[in-house]
Amino acid sequence: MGSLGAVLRHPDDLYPLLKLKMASRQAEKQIPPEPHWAFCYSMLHKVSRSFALVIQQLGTDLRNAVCIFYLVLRALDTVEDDTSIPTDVKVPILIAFHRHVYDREWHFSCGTKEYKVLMDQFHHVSTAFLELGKGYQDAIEDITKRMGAGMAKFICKEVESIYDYDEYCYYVAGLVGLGLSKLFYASGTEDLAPDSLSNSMGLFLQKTNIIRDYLEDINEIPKCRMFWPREIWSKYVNKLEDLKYVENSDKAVQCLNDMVTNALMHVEDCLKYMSALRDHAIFRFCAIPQIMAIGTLALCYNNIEVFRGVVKMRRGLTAKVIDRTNNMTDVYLAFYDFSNILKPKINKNDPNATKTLSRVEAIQKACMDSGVLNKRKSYIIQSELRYSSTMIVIFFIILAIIFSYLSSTRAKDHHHL
Ligand code: D61
Ligand code: MG
Repeated sequence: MGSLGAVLRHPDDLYPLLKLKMASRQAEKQIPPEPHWAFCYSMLHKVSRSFALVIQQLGTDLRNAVCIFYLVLRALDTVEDDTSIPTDVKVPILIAFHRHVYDREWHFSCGTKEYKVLMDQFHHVSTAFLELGKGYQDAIEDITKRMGAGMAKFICKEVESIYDYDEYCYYVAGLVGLGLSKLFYASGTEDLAPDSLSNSMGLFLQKTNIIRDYLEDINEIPKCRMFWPREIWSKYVNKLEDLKYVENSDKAVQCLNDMVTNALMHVEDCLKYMSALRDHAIFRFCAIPQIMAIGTLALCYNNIEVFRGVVKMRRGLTAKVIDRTNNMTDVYLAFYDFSNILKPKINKNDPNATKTLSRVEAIQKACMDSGVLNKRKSYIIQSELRYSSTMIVIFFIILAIIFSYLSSTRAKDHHHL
């Protein structure tokens, strides 16, 4: 019912939502026949809310490699994230994980829900991994090795300085960027991107996650996880968890804005990385998560709700991003629009107001300098009044019926699985 309300408030979300629904049903139908590949692709759909659909659109060879790359790292991350595993058990697993990938007998039970299934049935992932080309295998092994070692390092070490924060994000996400650039290059369609730009692609996504997931991570049971660097939060509170208490709301929002400003530093690199891509599927695969990230930051900026619950872009807006992201013009428009949403939220009294404003203006300048911005008015806010209002109402009612029918059958499908 919540979704119907959202669609009523944003009627032009409806078409992209339907299109997305169709595409994800289509993707679910295209599960390969071999049991290990079937496991991998159905797992991908279950564990990755946002990446599955964009991975699905890549060409076969690259798609298989990226799917396995994702699942191997997701399994590694499940070990890292499980706070119930004692350190002396966890560290050796993280460090040796890149070797376990070659061993069809290996498995380690941890995590919960779909992550537990991934860990328990990891042999399917190993089996599929061993069928990839040598070039893909080597790239995946190399990144898994470096990420595992980096995660192990941070199990016993807190994120103190901004330098530590960038280093941690490099291990868990920057390296994914480096690995993906290598896979794109190996697939023959792209040049090899500079490491620093690939790293920025990962850092921008990871920092957005860390900002958005503050409450979830601090409330993690049995042990909380803290990724916000002390160098930033200590300017506002004495303990990181103090940010969630109502009496510290003003400080919390200032700290949040400081974190968002820090993340915005990576945007120009990301734009540069994306502008060098040639393949349409690879381009969409890279650009859609980046646009979602700037959208999420615009939503989180100056928003106390980050400390109260989950702040997420509405599904209709996500669907629009997926539908409308096809070339660099779309990306510049999206970054321009979302920074325009953030800009008026900057409060003159915020300690970092000047810094944030200059970041936002630098991003807008980068988008402007591309010279494509006047061609279309807006990316997100396209108020099309081409049809008469009566037509819209009729059309909308019909689509709403189809939509609620589709969501009810989908809900049924899920219960029967
Ligand atoms: C282009 C396109 C996609 C890119 C990219 C460039 C560069 C980097 C990335 C994707 C990775 C961005 C990761 C951001 C989300 N963060 C997490 O999932 C955290 O875990 C990090 C370690 C595991 C990384 C697994 C991964 C993620 C995305 C991929 C991929 C592998 C392989 C291929 C494509 C995309 C986070 O997870 C918990 C959660 O948020 O659910 C955490 O533990 O901090
Ligand atoms: Mg993790």
